[in-house]
Amino acid sequence: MLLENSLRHALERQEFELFYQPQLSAADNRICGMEALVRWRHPTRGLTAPGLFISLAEQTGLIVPMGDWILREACRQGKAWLDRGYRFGRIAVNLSPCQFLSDDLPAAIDAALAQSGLPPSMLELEITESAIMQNQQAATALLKRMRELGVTISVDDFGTGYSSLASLKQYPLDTLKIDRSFVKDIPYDADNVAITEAIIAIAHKLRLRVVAEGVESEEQNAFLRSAGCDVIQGYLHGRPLPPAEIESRWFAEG
Ligand code: G
Ligand code: G
Ligand code: NA
Repeated sequence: MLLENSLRHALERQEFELFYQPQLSAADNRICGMEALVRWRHPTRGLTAPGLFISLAEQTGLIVPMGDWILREACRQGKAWLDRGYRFGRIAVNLSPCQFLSDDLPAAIDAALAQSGLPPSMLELEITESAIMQNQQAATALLKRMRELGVTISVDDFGTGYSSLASLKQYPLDTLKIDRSFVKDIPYDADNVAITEAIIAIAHKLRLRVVAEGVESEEQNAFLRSAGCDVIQGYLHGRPLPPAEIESRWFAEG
């Protein structure tokens, strides 16, 4: 209850922050995306990772206003970086399952884009495979509407849900993110190698971009590159950082 109460006040007290983690093109190591990852900076408890509060926010419905703030803030930051001449490809924003299924989502996306002036093509929305599968009928219509706004759509945690690979083609998608659990221990875990190669092959047949997340070692990176993975994200290249540190680490000259 205590946590729930302080979470309720966190939004009005402006205690949320967005960190960003770079996504690098496997071909040339250039930044092609920045994933926004929310953090809660509580005055006494300090910095809390989302694993501890996102599910509570989901259960209490707080995720809707919070998700709205996250969308607007990420778009604002993206436009500010764009105006300063920084190149980062797209800003990727995570949508929680109940946010994805709320009727207000297309309007919220539209408002965040209009308010910030961020070009829609520079916003990518990450939706988990399980959120799409929970409500396949609604998902098709929603994803279509989102696409009509000009944003791109990424399937997060891919491979952990129950979608058949064939069912993917019915959705208007741009990107598949291979779940971290499959990237773990490649190239040594033969099953994960097979799964990763299969996901890359089918994604490319469906003309989807493939992002590998949780890449921590040079060996994983080399394997993924040679397997044709398009984008690499993980601690190897960079941890999620606050905007000022992203700027000095990734956007500073020289
Ligand atoms: O940043 P970190 O790796 O600790 O995030 C843990 C999980 O929290 C992520 O896998 C993601 O699912 C979720 N998460 C992080 N940021 C956001 C956000 O802005 N919105 C939503 N809905 N989930 C997020
Ligand atoms: O599922 P999602 O893409 O939202 O996951 C993002 C989460 O993964 C964040 O909590 C982020 O801090 C974490 N993360 C990012 N890169 C790595 C990595 O290389 N290794 C591990 N273990 N976690 C990572
Ligand atoms: Na994500």
